[in-house]
Amino acid sequence: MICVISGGVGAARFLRGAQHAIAHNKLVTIVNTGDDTVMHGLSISPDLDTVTYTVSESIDPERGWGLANETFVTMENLARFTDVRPAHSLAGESWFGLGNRDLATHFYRTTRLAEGATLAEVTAEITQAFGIGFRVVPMTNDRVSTMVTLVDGSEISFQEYFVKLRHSVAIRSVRFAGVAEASALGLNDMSSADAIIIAPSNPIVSIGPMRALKNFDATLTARRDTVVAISPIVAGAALKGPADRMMSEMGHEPSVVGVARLYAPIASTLVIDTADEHLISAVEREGMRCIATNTVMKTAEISAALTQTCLSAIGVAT
Ligand code: FO1
Repeated sequence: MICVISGGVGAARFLRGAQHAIAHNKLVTIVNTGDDTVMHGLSISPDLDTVTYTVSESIDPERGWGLANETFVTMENLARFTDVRPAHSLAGESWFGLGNRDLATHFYRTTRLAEGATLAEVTAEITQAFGIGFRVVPMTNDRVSTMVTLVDGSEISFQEYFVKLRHSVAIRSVRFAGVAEASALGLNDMSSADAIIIAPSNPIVSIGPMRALKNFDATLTARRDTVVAISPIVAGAALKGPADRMMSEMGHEPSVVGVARLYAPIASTLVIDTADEHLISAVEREGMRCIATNTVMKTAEISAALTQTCLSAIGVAT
């Protein structure tokens, strides 16, 4: 069994190829739910949906989230209420773009949760409906909400930071509300896996919430020799999103060496892009083995090759 620890877009792109390099009954992914939010009364799980939509080739390729051939007619019609809405009201907010096709997923998830289904059960139903052949497991069934404190001391939700403010503001810290009470799912998968791959996701707000779950880090540390991480930072920058800026704003070096310092306790090997191969020895000085290869996943074939590189790095055949 190969267990992939996933956040959003980067992890989804990796899984799109990994699913061709690993037999479906030997692949499971544990996905971040710290981005989850409730909008217009709907339960929304962005990283679960980005993984589901990308792996099933339903994703909108430009945005990297939501569905292809999408329309936002319902969002546009909310503008009718802008002038009548009371100042404090959240009704009719449209800064978080919910496409009309995407709404069907949120309708389904919201009703199933209201009926008492767990997020893991609903995710299994949704991924099956999208024809995904391997297990997609939320990091927990409990509510964990990533909160971001800005440099001015104000605290906002992750989606307000990422979407409403377009992550264009400096942050001071993040916290994961509810994580202390939450029960991690997937620990058994991680304990019994032949290999664990940490996908190229934001170490702070995509992998961070999972690591904050009770026993999550300890489980990885106990299996450290079988854990391979892929750097989401290439040549000092994130390929998409604010991972580099968030790292430096939180006092970490936004480079493969900074990533190694974050991951050294839980992973024995760091896979970096060839653009950073001059930093291999610097990464190894942080106590990790280091391999350079093409990690810019423009195609599913590159993701599949990257999967093979990760697995052969720890001597695991697919
Ligand atoms: N990201 C945006 O940048 N703008 C949006 O309007 C937006 C809407 C949205 C709706 C549903 C969904 O599942 C994801 C959505 N995302 C949007 C992405 C979301 O913010 C993710 O949390 C990020 O991609 C980080 O993983």
